[in-house]
Amino acid sequence: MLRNKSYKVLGILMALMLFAGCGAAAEDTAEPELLLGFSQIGSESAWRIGNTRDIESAAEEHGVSLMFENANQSQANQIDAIRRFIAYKVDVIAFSPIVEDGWDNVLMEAREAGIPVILVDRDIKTEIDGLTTCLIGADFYNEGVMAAEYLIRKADELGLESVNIVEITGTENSTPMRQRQAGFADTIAGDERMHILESIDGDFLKSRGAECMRYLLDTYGDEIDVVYSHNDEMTLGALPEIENSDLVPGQDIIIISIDAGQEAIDVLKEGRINCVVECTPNLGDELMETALRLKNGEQVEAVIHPVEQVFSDEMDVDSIGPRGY
Ligand code: GYE
Repeated sequence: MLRNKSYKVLGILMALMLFAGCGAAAEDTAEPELLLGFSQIGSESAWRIGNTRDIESAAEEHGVSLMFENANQSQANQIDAIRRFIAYKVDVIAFSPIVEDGWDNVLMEAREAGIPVILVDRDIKTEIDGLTTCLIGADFYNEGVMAAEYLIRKADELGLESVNIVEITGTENSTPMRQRQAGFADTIAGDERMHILESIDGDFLKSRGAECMRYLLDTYGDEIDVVYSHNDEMTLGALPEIENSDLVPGQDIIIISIDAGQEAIDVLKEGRINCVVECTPNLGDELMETALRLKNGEQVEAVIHPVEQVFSDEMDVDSIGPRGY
């Protein structure tokens, strides 16, 4: 889908007409023209929808023409979109890779076409140097660490001697899944009280979160002390299943989630979630500024992480403001 472009071209034509004859003044005030192709993963979560909204509005604010493509959770669709961006000769390509593997061929095509590529949100695995210029996204490993640190504090506070954890993970082989799992596992590793009963793939989807939780309750019943879920959607899917088993989330089972979208924060305020680690979807400004720098041939930082925080029942939850996603 092509967005903004016709308006942008019209705007530039009008600006040229207005400034014709004004000499240097026209050059000083004209915005740089930049066509950015962006391939989004899909619309699987409030996070993703907020991320799309933020990128679209940042493009408008920065005067960037955005070719936006939604891949509906398919890597093949993302590869096709990147090929279309190359054929269209966009100035810069950006994409959020659904999984880490399988990008080498299409990214070599982008490199041959001389189009710089920005990774947004998630990372890729490759043996080939220089296929992408930089990554703008959260430090998912640290999110896992913050989730585990909360749990250790909570276990101390409750005086727990043994803590049985079930983990509902995000899309297999995606960066947030791998790193949220690793950061959490590494942090609890030194604490003998902590046991992971099972990690199960919930694909970042609410429906899968419910299915996984049903299976976990059938298998482990009231042995479960903690649910660590890699995103809010899966958490929100899991909660009714816990309640249907006559258990009280937030009390009988400690619930830890990641993203901190509005709906999860509301549930935290109700006491049915204990901790939500923030993952901000607001990467649009950074993306536009980086793309403009690349267009101008400037150097950019290899990794740009936003600063993130933890919301939990350790704080005055009523003071948490609107989240915007
Ligand atoms: O946590 C989840 C989304 O990659 C950070 O993807 C993102 C994750 C986010 O679907 O809700």
